[in-house]
Amino acid sequence: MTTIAPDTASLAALEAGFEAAVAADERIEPRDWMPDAYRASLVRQIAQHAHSEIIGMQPEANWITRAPSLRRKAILMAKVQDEAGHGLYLYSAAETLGVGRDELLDKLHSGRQKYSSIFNYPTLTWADVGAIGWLVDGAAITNQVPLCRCSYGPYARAMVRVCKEESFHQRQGYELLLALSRGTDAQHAMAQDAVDRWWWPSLMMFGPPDDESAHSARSMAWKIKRHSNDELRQRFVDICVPQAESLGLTLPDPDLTWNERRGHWDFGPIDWDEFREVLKGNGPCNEQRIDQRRRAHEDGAWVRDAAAAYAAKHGEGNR
Ligand code: BYC
Repeated sequence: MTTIAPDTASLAALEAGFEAAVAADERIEPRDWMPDAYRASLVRQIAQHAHSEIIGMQPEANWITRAPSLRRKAILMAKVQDEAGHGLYLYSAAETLGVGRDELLDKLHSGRQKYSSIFNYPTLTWADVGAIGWLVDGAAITNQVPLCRCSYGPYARAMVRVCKEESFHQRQGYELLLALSRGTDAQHAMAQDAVDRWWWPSLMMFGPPDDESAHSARSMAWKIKRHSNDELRQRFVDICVPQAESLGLTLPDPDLTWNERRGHWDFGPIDWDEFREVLKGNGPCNEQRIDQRRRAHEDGAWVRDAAAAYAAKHGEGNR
């Protein structure tokens, strides 16, 4: 395909049209003109999001064979399958921006694209499945509900379905933790230990503080993001405090205090050095997660080959 570069006057008109559409809260669709930087920023965020969904299958899948009952196993399997589905919606959304899935997976496997820091922590006990559902999926919903109003149509539409499924995930986590919290002393202690380990990494999911967030200002002006990292993190803390109380569990932060003036819960300092280390590849499970992902990709090569051979045999022309 050959593209003709627009002259300066028509480029200015295209830019003005794009800015007007964003200002009017209209959706930008794949065939619409968009600035290169908008496209690149979307590819970056959507790819990172897609990678997080499929890497996120690993910590929970670790417990499928050890789920304590058939009911719990069926629920967990359904949830892990949902995460794979979310990855597919998101890779498809990224493809509408002109990047191939192979290229994105290659960047994940070679460490050139990120996935969420949260999935570099281990799932040590069964209660971690509950803590992930309650906290990690809870944080994901808080972050993703506003993305349903993202200016880029295919991403926003994918988010609507993802959020519906995430809310089931969050509830199953809450219900699992509630059962443990109301169980024996040992079960209660296991639930508390899981919450102690997952609380701070969940707060890091929202990204660096606003004054260190490289992309927020631009992404918010383009209405890719609707709220800043710190705003969403605060919203999440405010939701979790009363839920922890109902669960009969404590959040591991002695500084949590209701601030009457702000109308929000104050919380203690986040260990941003730990966050940076995890992003650099030095978290507890970074190496294991990427190794397993690469292996899964290699093991799946025959499925991709078979699908390609089938498509070639029953191509468009034969239908
Ligand atoms: N982990 O300028 P900033 C799920 C990076 S899946 C790793 O604030 P932005 C689930 C950031 O990419 C949850 N990296 O960036 C799945 C940037 O690096 P680059 C995933 C992070 O984009 C299975 C740099 O730090 N959710 O819920 O404005 C089972 C500077 O950051 C993180 C999404 O992906 C992090 N936590 O804001 C259960 C949601 N935070 O790209 C659950 C969509 C920041 O310059 N994404 N970085 O190399 C977003 O909303 C935004 O991209 C973020 C970051 C809020 C994450």
